[in-house]
Amino acid sequence: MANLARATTSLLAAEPGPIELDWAATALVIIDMQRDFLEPGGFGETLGNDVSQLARAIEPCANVLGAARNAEILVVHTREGHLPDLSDAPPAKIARGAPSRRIGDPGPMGRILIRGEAGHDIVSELYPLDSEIVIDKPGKGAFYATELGDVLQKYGIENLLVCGVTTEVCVNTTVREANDRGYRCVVLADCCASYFPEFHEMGLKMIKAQGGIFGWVSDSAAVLAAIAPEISSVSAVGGRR
Ligand code: C5J
Repeated sequence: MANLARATTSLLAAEPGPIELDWAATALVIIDMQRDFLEPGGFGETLGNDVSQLARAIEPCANVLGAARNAEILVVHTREGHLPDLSDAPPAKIARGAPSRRIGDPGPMGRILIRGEAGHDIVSELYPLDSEIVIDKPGKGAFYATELGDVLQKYGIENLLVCGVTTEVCVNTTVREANDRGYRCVVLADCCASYFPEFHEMGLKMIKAQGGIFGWVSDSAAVLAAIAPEISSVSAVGGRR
């Protein structure tokens, strides 16, 4: 895996203001676009959520993924989940609430939120290529108990384009972790989604408020125009791992 992005910079339209990005120092980070969150029978639905709320993020996310692949921008996918013996799952996380099935229980897509199960996998539209980085994370933030920091440092990454679900949980947690580590984060609004549309809106507002206290908010159209103005519409061609 090499970071071969063209060594060009672009001014990306964003809020609270445009941001200059060096594509060679920018990674696309796609957070937890897993069947467990997006499809019926997974972790999200066990918590009582309407999982159809997340589907709207798939197509814009696929468009950005396709453009990033064409431009050879570093792509990182994350997956939330736990080891089969649950040794990395805090008892407080397993015991919380009154879900219809708990983490580790059998479900229609295998054991809920367990690595290696069908539900833990990434949705087919955004499936990682063999050459792309996949970070397995036990928590909400993608830096906690993972190798993500080392990977980004290895590739000289300074900026993150962040997509995924859910806006106010794993996307926001990861952006806050990244911000504290010195990364400039741009969250792509239409490439993120929440089970609660109002939390999505507020999650984005929290990032860009106060002059961009945690980062910037942009969208897929702005990224496509900035990466490859000559190709305004591209779609991802995912490979099966
Ligand atoms: C949640 C996530 N919502 N990926 N996880 O539990 O946002």
